[in-house]
Amino acid sequence: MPHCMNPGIIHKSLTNLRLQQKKAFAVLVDPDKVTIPHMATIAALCNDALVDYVFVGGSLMVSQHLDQCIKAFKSNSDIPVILFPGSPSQISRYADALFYLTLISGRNPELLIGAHVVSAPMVKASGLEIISTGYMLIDGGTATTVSYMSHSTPIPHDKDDIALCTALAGEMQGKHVLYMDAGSGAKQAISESMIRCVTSQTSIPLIVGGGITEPEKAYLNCKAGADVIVVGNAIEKDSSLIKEISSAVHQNNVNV
Ligand code: 1GP
Repeated sequence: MPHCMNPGIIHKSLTNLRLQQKKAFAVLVDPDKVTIPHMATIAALCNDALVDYVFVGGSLMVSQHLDQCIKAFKSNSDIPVILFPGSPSQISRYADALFYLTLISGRNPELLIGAHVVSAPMVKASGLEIISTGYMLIDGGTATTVSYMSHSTPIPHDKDDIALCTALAGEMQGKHVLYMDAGSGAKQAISESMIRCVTSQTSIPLIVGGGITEPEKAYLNCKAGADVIVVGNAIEKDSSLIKEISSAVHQNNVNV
C-alpha cells in the first residue's frame, strides 16, 4: 500500500506547529530558475539557516529537470521537500510530500476537481504523502502568473471576511492545511489583519506566502498567526535573505 489518507509525517509536523505554537520557514524553489549544480548551494544555505521545509514548484514549468533538482537537493540536505505543483504534471517521487492543491478562492472547476480526476492515478501511484491543501489566492496588487494561469480572481486584499469564510469552508471540507498566497512577486504581501482574522477561527495550519521580501514582514505575519512563511522570489535575488528571514520566523519560537 504505497499511500493512505491517514496523516503522514509531514502533515503531522505541520499540525504540531499549530499545537506547539511554533513557526516554520519554507524556501520555495522554482525549477525553472535554478540549475542542477546550484541545488547543492541552495541546500547548503538552507541547512545553515535551519530552514524547515523546501517547497518545489512553479506556475509554469518549462524545464524538464524536476526529478534531478529534487535529487540534487536531497543528496545535500535532510530538509523535507514538498511539491507545490502549478500543474498535475509536476509530480516527482523523489519528494517527501505533495501539496494536493484545491484553489478554493477560485471558481474554476478544473482547479476544484477536474485536474484532480485526471491526475489521480498518477498521484496515487507516486506513493507521495498527500497533504490536502485549501489554496487561496489573495490580491497582491499586481497580476501574478498564478492568477493568470488559474483563470481565477483573487480575494481582494482588504476583504478579510471573504478570506475567513473561504478558509472556514476549506477546513470544514477536510483540508489538512490552508495556503494563503498573494502570488510570487506580489507587490503587497498578505495583511496581518487577514491572517489574524483567518487564524482566529480556524485550527488547521496556515501557510502564508507571496511578496514577502523582508524579515520584519515574515516576523509580523507569524505574530499574526501564520504557521509557515514561504519565500521564493526575494531569495532568488538575494540568497543572504534565507538566513535573515529564517531567524526572524524562528524568533517567534524563542519564548514559546
Ligand atoms: C508563491 O507563496 C509563494 O506561490 C512565494 O512567493 O516568490 O513572492 O516569495 P514569492
